[in-house]
Amino acid sequence: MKLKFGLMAAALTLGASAMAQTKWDLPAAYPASNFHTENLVQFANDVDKATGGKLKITVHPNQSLFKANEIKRAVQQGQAQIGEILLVNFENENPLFGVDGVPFLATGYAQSMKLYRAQKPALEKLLAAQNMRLLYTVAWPPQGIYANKQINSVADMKGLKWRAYSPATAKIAELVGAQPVTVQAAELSQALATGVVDSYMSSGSTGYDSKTYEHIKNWYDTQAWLPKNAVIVNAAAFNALDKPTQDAVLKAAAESETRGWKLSEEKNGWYTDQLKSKGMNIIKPSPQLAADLKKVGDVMLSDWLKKAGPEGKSIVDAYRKQ
Ligand code: PCA
Repeated sequence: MKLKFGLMAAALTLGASAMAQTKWDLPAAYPASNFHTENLVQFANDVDKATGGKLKITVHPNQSLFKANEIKRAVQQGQAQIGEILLVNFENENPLFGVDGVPFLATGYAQSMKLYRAQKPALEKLLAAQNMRLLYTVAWPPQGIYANKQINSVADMKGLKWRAYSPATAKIAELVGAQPVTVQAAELSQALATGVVDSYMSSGSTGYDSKTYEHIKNWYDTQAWLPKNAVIVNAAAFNALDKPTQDAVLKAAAESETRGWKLSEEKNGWYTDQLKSKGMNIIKPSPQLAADLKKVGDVMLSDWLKKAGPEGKSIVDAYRKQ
């Protein structure tokens, strides 16, 4: 009887500790070696440490669990408790998700951080209405043009087979007379290798990850915009955590945000150096190209403001006032 009691107690203890451990899956769309993903892994490790192993977050990189465009819905529906999304990918759902994809509205890290501050309340509200919570964001490095062809003006972009990753990058193709094909980063190497696309706009980071230098010679450093990744969590999953665990997640998230923005800026130069060392030309855009692209940006900003209405206008106003 005594023995049986002891066993039962042991079983109860085991059961309690198993129950006390929560496991979350974190689908992400970019490769394990990308700085965003490395930052996510560090975030997961920090949460693990701070909670004494009570909350285990597994990062699933490179679309291994869900495709880039499916991650948001997966988190909303609780198929994944937490995930990383590219905000501009959801501009068609609501324009407010896509303000950081408007060319030349915010260029450079300081401006992008200001734009984030202006956009953040709207993001939090939109996500809360969808049973989610924003944990943090990290900007990608500035976006430039990858092309084999010499691009001295926007007229030279006509007819390019243009890889788009978002509604806004597809819109650019439309405005310059290129042919857009939407391809997410995880499938970009293949699209380049098979000739489905011969050009695109993105960071040095994605050019490096996708080995674009094996196919394309030039990167025009236009510094057109810095889109952000956002880490979002299912509200019910978050609310189910005890208070100290919630606090640990929020603290690690805030640290991950600061670290991520810093990493992005620090690694930007490293990425372009890598592209150079692999034989790519890093080119400052000609005055004509810069002026033409600025016009494309102006059209896109006025389109965006029309779509986004008063809420959109107040984001842009709040950004410009800082
Ligand atoms: N890399 C991602 C999004 C923006 C970026 O720099 C991509 O090209 O898909």
